[in-house]
Amino acid sequence: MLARGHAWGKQLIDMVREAIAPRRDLIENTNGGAPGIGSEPLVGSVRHAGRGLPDPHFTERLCVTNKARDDLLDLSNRHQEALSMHYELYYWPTIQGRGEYVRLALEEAGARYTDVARHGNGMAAMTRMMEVGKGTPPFAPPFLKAGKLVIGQTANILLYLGSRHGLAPKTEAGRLWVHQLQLTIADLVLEVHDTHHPLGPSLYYEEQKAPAKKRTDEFWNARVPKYLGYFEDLLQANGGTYVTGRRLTYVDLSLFQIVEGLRYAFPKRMKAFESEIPGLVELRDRVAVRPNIKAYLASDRRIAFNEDGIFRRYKVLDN
Ligand SMILES: N[C@@H](CCC(=O)N[C@@H](CS)C(=O)NCC(=O)O)C(=O)O
Repeated sequence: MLARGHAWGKQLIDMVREAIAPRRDLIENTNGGAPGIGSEPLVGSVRHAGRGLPDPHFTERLCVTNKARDDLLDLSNRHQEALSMHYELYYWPTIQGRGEYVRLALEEAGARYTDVARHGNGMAAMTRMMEVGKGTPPFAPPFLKAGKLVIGQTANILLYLGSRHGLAPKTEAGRLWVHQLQLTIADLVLEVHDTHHPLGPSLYYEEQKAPAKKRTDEFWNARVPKYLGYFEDLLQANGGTYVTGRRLTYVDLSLFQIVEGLRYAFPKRMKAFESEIPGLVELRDRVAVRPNIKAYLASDRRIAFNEDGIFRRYKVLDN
């Protein structure tokens, strides 16, 4: 599966150019040449324009500017590298499952990737990658191959992709925050799975129907209100557009998938519950019309929900 490239990279590079433009004038005045992106640090080599004497205050201010510039350059370099990367996603070929959180991020980013197990000998390749021998073999899919890196655990993959594709905040505190939110979503996903497999994944659903019903009742009475109430409150507290504010992060994409999944698996229960989470419903709609996501949802890269995935529709569990 190959997704398209996108215009984000260019936008970011333009942003970097704009951010360093005023400094470039000063450098030209004193150093006699404008360094290109990624050149030597400026502090220490720049003198106060026009007089040729060092100005400590100016140098200090420039130091701060340089830090911002270096951050932007670093981001820009990583972004450019990310755009030229061709990822390999390893996940079960017939379900959305946990792989879907990664697919949504790759698609929104316009990243180039192959959904390996959906092609030719991809399943065998996936199994080989998990063999313990050398390297960093993952315990279970999904995992992502990015150059030489092999990254497992959904939230870990998103942590990696988020900072490279502008789907996470730039600060460390911000990145940790969205990672924390994604780990909370991972907890929720496991609880969704346990509604139909409360006794464990090695038994068929048919072998655990009665406990599944009990677990599902508990899930809807206590857990859904607690998890979704938490995300609804965060959304409202941050202005209602996206969970961390005005910019989309991979957490918003995952929440889109949660709302979609709950609607699929539990249409009756979800219909009755949705008035409690108006912000999340709007967020779902906002994500669904983002151009890359819209195109993805309409494509054959989006696998339909089914009863082998995490979100399963069993009528008896929806009453
Ligand atoms: N915590 C992991 C869970 C990974 C996981 O449970 N993967 C499932 C498919 S969604 C699997 O294939 N598990 C195999 C196993 O647990 O034996 C994540 O979020 O990625």
